[in-house]
Amino acid sequence: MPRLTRLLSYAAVASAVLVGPAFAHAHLTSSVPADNASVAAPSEIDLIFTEGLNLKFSGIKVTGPDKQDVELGDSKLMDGDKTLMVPISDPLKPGAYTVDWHVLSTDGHKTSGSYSFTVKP
Ligand SMILES: [Cu+2]
Repeated sequence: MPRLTRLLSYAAVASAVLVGPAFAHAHLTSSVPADNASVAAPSEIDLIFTEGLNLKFSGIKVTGPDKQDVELGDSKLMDGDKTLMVPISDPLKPGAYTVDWHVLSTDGHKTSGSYSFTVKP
């Protein structure tokens, strides 16, 4: 029954398209400090993603109020590899900070973004 076979294969293709890739990209769910938050100087930055990450190809850059890069320690993964934790080496002085992040999720997709927070005087 070639017509039925053809219909079935169309249906298979359609459902594959609807379901989409088995894994989603890693999207930033939340962070500490949070986006636009005004906080006391943090000792680390935590980025919580929707998917597990590959540490080797994931990282952040933090830029301070003087446009200088903030010195960071070695990042590590926590919480089922979904949280990227990055220690801050020196205490942050008051001002506006920007976090630029880039990650590779375990499904092999890269995502990136940025957000800002403020350290209170
Ligand atoms: Cu993906």
